[in-house]
Amino acid sequence: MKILSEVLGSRTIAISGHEKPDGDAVGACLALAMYLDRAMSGATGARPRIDVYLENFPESLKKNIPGQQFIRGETAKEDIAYDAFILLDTGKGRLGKAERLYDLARRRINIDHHISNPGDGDVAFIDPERSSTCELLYETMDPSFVDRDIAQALYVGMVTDTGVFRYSNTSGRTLQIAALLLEHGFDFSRVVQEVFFEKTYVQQKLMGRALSEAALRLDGRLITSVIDSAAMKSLGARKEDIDGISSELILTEGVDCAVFMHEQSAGFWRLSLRSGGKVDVAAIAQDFDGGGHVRASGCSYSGADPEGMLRMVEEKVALQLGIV
Ligand SMILES: [Mn+2]
Repeated sequence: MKILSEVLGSRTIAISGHEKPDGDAVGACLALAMYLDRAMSGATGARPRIDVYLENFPESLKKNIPGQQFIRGETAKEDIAYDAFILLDTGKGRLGKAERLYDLARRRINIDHHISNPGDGDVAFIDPERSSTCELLYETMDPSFVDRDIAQALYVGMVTDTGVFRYSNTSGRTLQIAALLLEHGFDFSRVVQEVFFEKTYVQQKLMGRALSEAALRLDGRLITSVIDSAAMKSLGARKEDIDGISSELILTEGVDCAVFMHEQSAGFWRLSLRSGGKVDVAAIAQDFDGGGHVRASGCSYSGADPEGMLRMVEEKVALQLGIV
């Protein structure tokens, strides 16, 4: 698919991604807006109207993804029938408030790499083998219209979804495209640091606390850590500051499963579970009315006995690992 020929002649174009947009969704939407603006005014001399609809997204992405001048908020106040609506990094199901505009559009185009996407729209370009929507989107572009800002936006998406080219979804083609993007000369080192690795002071203190409180169970195959609301408060930590803690715990040598438990409000606890591959933590979370993926999941606990809850989780981990 070449995205330019799909929208040729469109005077009005809307672009959107999923709710709670991540680096791949924001990067893809803004890269595409900049690309179409450039390529279509170059090809026809007439600039189309391009509106991007996205929910609010984290500061680290705001600092590092160009093209935000195209964002018009979460949705339009009035009913607009766009000539084309391009939906990225999701199917219709997670589109959020812009779904009304999607339904009104004359032509709907869907580009995504999620295996769960049934292929929504009049034209769908879905490839679950791809690391990211940004990688797939690059394949639909004419490289001569890709400039430095577009390259940087696409790179942020690829970095986000591959964990900086570490996850198994990284292919040879992923690295080839990344190499082509780097040639545009943006400060990739700073971008990666700010988008992926940088933490606030509070996040660092919380991570330190969680690591120093960590305990091994099941002969070192399960690692757990608990932080109560008093500790959260004394650090000035909010619930978004706990991101990344269970992923750090699972990196411990010999550990097959990690559980990080924190108290969000008095007596209400959230558990974040990670697996190294041998344990299905989605199944464990489901037993406690939670959910997620095989290697990353979450559930809640209400009560005054977090240790009792951890022992129940421990039993389920032991069962899966065949430890009696
Ligand atoms: Mn993605």
